[in-house]
Amino acid sequence: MFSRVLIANRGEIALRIIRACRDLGIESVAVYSEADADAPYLKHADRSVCIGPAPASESYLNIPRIISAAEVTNADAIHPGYGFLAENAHFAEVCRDCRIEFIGPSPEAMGALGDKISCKKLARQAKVPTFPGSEDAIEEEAKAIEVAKKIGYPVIVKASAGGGGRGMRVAHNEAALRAGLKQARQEAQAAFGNGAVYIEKFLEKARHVEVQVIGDKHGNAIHLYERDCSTQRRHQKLIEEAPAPGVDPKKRDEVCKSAARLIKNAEYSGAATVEFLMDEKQNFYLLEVNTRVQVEHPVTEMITGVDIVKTGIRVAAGEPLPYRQRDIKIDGHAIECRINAENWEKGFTPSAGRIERFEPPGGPGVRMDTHVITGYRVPPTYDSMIAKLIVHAPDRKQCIARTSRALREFLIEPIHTTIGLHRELMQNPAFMEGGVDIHFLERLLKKNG
Ligand code: MV4
Repeated sequence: MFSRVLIANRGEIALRIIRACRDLGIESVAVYSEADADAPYLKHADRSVCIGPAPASESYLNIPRIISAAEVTNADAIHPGYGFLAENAHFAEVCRDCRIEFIGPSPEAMGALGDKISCKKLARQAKVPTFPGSEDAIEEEAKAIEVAKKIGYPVIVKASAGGGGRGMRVAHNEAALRAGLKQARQEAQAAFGNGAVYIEKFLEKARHVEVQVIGDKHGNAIHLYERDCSTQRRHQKLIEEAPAPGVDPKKRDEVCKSAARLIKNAEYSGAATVEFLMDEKQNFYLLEVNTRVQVEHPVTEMITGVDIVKTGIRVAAGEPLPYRQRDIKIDGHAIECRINAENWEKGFTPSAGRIERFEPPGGPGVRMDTHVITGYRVPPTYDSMIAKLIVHAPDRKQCIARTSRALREFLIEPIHTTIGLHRELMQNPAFMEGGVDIHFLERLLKKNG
């Protein structure tokens, strides 16, 4: 096992990893930018090191500075968390060259699954359902038009690199396809330095169902069941829950086994998420694979009892997975509400500043993952997510009731947060019914002005 792990991240996930290290008896090294110098969670690490000024490019994204921090503190591994360098295969390679263990997949597995064209090829080989579409990157406009004729409109043009909805265009006819192809290629080139695009059939109404998986370095891979993350706005998830409501046991088994098969075939080690879209008949199609621990991992931890962060560290150190698939059982239901420092009633504008009162909820089934305490100043520089409320209960109905109760108790003043929106959502008939689609929240916000 590692003696000392450096955490190349900030905020709630840095604290989550510090806690996992403490649980494992591993020393932790936190890094921070000048904007986070007075962050209260830093004291929970065994050491902390300033790595540069506020802009992420000069701190949390700066590979030489992070590697230097690991070298001066004698860390034997780096945990990237999510965002920043977590899915940067070059960074994973630099870690390897410096003989520092990257807590996550090999650069090869990250590359093979992170590139969506290559990922889709692996999925087809593993008999994981994918959308019909082009098999390779589209070079010629004529090829796109030929494929679109075969699969039928609407189609979607997607960038092979990156993710989160950038470099995507929907086309309902040939003219829109020609334009979309150019735009998607340009956007992808600018955003990711890789202009490769592909096309596939576009599914209008769908749910976002994703499967938590974890592999080790001995060829074992298991799934930890699925989550529904359909309640999102502009590709930012607001609520995630596990298990996904309204998925039949047979379909659940199929989608979860598909995900585990894909990462097993890719010889993947570490935690990953295999994302799918599910249609009204519960047919599912691969979207992409996230080769990192995700924001929403706690809902899976609550229903399975598996500590995903701890397990990820153990497999990175070379230990075999401490679970077999048959050990993993679903216990009840869990919901996560992302609490962002944003004014959701005014277009989700960021709301930074000092938190004068922070009164988190508690009681049975309530978990808070946050680095915030009273007196914390939310810096304007980074992501606006400041806390995650995770609630566990025996079933979905009780989980919603308990989440409502926790949200009533939850007080953050004077900054704006998404707590009020979550209170409304827990009383929304469509949400309460279960199985809302990926356009539900945007439709609701539009309707309510
Ligand atoms: C799609 C799709 C419909 N059909 N692919 C959006 C982000 C990226 N992960 C993939 N995305 C989509 N791919 C096909 N073939 C609709 C979306 C999509 C979406 C997916 C998941 C969650 C929210 C979404 C919001 C809009 C579009």
